[in-house]
Amino acid sequence: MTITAARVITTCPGRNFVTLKLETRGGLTGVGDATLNGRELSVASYLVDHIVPLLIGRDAHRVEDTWQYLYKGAYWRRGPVTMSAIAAVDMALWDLKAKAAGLPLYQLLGGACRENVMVYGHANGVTVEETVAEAKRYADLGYRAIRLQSGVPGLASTYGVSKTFGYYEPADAALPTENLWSSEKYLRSVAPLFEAARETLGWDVHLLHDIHHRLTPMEAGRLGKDLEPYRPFWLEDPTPAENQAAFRQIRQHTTTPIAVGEIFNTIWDCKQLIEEQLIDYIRATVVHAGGITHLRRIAALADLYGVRTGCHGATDLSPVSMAAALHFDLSVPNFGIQEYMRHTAETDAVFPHAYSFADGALHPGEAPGLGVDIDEALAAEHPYRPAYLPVNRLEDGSMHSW
Ligand code: EZ4
Ligand code: CO
Repeated sequence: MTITAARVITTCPGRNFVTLKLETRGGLTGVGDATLNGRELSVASYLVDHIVPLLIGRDAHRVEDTWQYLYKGAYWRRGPVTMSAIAAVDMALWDLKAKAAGLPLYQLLGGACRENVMVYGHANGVTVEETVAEAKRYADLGYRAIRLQSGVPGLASTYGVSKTFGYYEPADAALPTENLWSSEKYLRSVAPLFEAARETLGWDVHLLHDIHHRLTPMEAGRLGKDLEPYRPFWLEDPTPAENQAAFRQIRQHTTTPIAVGEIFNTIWDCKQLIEEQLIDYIRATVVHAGGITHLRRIAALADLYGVRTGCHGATDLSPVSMAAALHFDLSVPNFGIQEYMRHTAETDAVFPHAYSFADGALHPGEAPGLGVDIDEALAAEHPYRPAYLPVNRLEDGSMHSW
C-alpha cells in the first residue's frame, strides 16, 4: 500500500482546519487532522515542507515505524507543532489500514469495549439563570453529562461563554481579543452556579467545569472543596500544568475529581500526574498528542493507575479528530468520557462523517476506516482566515493565563 500523494488542505468553514490527505497506489485515501488553533499555518508548513517529502513511496501499512521515524528522526522531539503533524500522518495511516481491511477502525484497535461513547456538551450563559436554562436544554436533548461555564459578575467577558446555543468559538478575531480576569471574582461565582444547577437538574446528570489553567494550587483546592457538596464529575485544568508536582497540593485539599491534559503533546507531559495519581482523567487528544498510536500508549499508562480518559473535543478539533477519538474511546478499556462541542452545519458539510449522536452518546459508525472524509471542492470555497485565541490580563494589566 504505497503512498503516492499527500496534500495539506487548509480550510475555514466558519473556523480554520488543517487536514492531511494521503493517496495510495491502489486508490485508497486516508485523512488526518493537523489543526492547532490559532497557529494553523505552522503545522501546515511542517507537513508540506518537512513531512510530505518523507511520505511519498512509503508503505502506508507501517504505522508504528512511520511514527518512530517522524518522532526520532526529526531529532527535535515533542512540542505542539511537531506532534500535531505526526498525529495527522498517524490518523491518515490508521484510516488507510482500516479501509484496506474493510473494517471500522475500532475493530483494528481491539474491538468495542462498550456500546457507545458518553459525551458531555457545553452549557453556558452570561448569568447563572441563563447557564442553567442552557443546561436544561442539553438534558432535554438526552445529554447525561453537561459542562457549566457562566459569566462572572464584575468581569465583562470570560472563557467559555457565548450567546449562541451550542456554539462557542474562542478564536474569534484577526488579532487577539483582550479579556480582563479576577480570580477572586471568579471564585465567588462557581459554587452558586452549581447549587442552582443541582436544584434545577437534579442529581442524575454529570456536571463538569473548566477552570482553564487560571488558578493557583491553593485557590484550586479551595474551589474543589467548595464544589464537593454538588459532586462535580470533574474540575478541568485547575492550574497551568507545566508544574506537574503542583497538583499534589490540590489533591491534599479536595476530593473533587481533576481532569488535565488538553494541551499536552506527549506521554512525558502526563507521566508524573498519572504515576502519582494526581489526576482522575487524562484529556490528551488524538490530534495534539501524536495520533492514535501515541494516545493509546498514554491510555495504557493511565490504566495502570486507575486514571480514565476524557479526550478534548472542542470545535477546533475537526470532525476527522472527532471520528478518530470515537474509535479510540470505543476500544480503550479505561475510557471515562468524551467532550463534544457540536460542529456547525457548515463544518459538517466539508467533513461528511459516519459518527452519530443518540441518548447522550456518540458512536463512530460502521464505515470502513475513520468514517470521515473531506470534500475538497467545498473546502476550497472556504479559504483560511487568520484567527487568534484571546489573551487574558489581570485588572492591573498584568498578563495572566487565558
Ligand atoms: O479553550 O480548544 O475544554 N475545552 C477547552 C477548549 C479550548 C480550545 C482552545 O483551542 O478548554 O474550549
Ligand atoms: Co478545557
